[in-house]
Amino acid sequence: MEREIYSLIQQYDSIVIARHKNPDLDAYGSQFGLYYALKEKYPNKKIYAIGDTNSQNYFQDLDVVDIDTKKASLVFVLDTVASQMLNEEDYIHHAKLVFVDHHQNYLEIDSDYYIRDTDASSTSEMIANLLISFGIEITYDSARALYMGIIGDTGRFLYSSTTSKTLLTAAKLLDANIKTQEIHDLIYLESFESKKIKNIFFNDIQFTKKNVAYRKNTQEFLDKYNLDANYVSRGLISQMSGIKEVPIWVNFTYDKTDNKIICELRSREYQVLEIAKKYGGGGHLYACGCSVDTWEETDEIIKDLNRMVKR
Ligand SMILES: [Mn+2]
Repeated sequence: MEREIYSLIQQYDSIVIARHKNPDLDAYGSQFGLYYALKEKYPNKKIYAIGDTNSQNYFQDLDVVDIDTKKASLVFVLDTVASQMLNEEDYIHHAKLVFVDHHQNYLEIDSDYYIRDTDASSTSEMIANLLISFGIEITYDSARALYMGIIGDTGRFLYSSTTSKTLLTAAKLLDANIKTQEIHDLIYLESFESKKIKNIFFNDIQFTKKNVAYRKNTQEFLDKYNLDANYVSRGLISQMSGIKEVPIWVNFTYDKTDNKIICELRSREYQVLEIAKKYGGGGHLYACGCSVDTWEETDEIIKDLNRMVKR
């Protein structure tokens, strides 16, 4: 399949590279990793990177491509095969359509090729190895993007998704002379203010008798420190993880946009998904969420979680 995709790349004068909505580092990394390598290798082809943008865009502005151009293009979609993660206009118009993804999902969109590797740490790792198999040089900009994608999805090589292949791939990227310290500073350095907020958040964690940790982030709290509900809910829950005594932790955050309380549930050993599901939510077995209408319901959730913990 790699050979066929390589001949499509050679054949088409216009190549569009898309990825999932609300991109994370791996979505951007795989997209721009492929984009920069193809631009360098084929200066006469039109190469486009399309999609929405957010604060994790360490690269450049995205392209806007008209429908006729898309219809004549080879279109890549990276880091997802789930239609709810995509804008239809990002993949519906194409001459040929290729998906590359490492998630467990199965393709629900008609396409010409689908490269699926659930053992890959990241789509960036897959793109790096595809480029190597094509014999297309991974330039400095490409290597930098792909490295960012890999560290994004592996938590800097910490998660169990990191394999020997991941490290070998990263080693090849380092050969392009990327500056890892510079990259880590760019992504992980925080302002003093941001560190301070994390401290305030951390200092006010509460515990049940069985050490279920919880936080109730009210509108007053968000207003006082000028914080966004999504940031507090998803961005700060990691402050509660990695505490030896705490088997389950849960973060409740009031969201005024829909007058609901967002609940984020986490555990190392207990399958908290069943509690999230009980309250109409979902996610992964050990990392999931739901939303409820009242603070009384959050107390019920705390009780349910507390009951899960064995003495
Ligand atoms: Mn990914």
